[in-house]
Amino acid sequence: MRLPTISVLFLSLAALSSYAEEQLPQTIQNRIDMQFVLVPAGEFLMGSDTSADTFKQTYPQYERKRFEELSDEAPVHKVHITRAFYLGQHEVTVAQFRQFLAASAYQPESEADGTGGYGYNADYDPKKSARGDAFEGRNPKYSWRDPGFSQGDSHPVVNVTWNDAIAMCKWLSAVEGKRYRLPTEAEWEYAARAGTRTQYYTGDDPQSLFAAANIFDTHAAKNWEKWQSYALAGSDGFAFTSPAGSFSPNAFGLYDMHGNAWEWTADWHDDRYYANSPAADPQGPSSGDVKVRRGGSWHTWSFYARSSYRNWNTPTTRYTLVGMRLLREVD
Ligand SMILES: [Ca+2]
Ligand SMILES: [Ca+2]
Repeated sequence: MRLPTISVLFLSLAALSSYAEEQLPQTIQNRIDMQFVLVPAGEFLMGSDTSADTFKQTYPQYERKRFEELSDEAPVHKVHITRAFYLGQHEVTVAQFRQFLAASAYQPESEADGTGGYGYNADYDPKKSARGDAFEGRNPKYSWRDPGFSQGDSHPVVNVTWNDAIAMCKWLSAVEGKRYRLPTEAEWEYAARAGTRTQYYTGDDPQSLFAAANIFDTHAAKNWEKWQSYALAGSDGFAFTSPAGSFSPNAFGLYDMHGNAWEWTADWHDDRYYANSPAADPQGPSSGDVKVRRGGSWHTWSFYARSSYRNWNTPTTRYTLVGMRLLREVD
């Protein structure tokens, strides 16, 4: 008997895996009303090689050096996501985080270490702070409970650390007998792009974000006059966070992948990682000092809400702009 050739074997495995995917529910809901959508396995081009000249045409009011500080987005490289996964359709909300705390007795780092978080204060003057932060903090009066502006239960929780996000994944995994975790950077970008190669899943034009995202618009810029020229011209209706799912989803059915709250990913950050990262299911560097967050926020200029843009903080950072979106592995 002749054994099948490697390519035939590969094809039949691929067919088997796509057959298995077809049998999975497209959406699921967990015990704290988080909705997840099935993101199929597949390949995509990760990263960006857009030139500074091209960026300058699209974002004429930005200083040119901003376009020359993006070496960590290059090179563009093909990535294979070998397994389907369920990704939260929305960022984790204030109500869902509250349910997690009530059921687990976990204490968020902003409260456990007594230093609090950051918050918006109309009277706060960045010039009087050592780092020139846009927000007041750290201060124990701010935490996930209060970022200094009003948030409803369906708004994305912010002022949560990477460690807080991991704690929530561990709790959900334990109580549901499933595997919850943060998406890797590759899974995040693959899910955000949803088949697109443009700067945003809405296209290359920053104005196209108005259909899909709550970002730094003229409404938000009223509170930070010195950055008005970077605001997207027009109003998305929200000066601070918006209820999760207020805008159009991408082709995978995911909401707020651009804007609203930055989303922690599993990966450590390294400027040079893309040059040598594995083609299949890259997991990020094995160690590092800072964790990557993705997608931009309600306070983020459109340029920094691009699908390929990477930013980072230490795992204990808590900030008014940073929240999370969880991934549940397929059984
Ligand atoms: Ca906005
Ligand atoms: Ca987001």
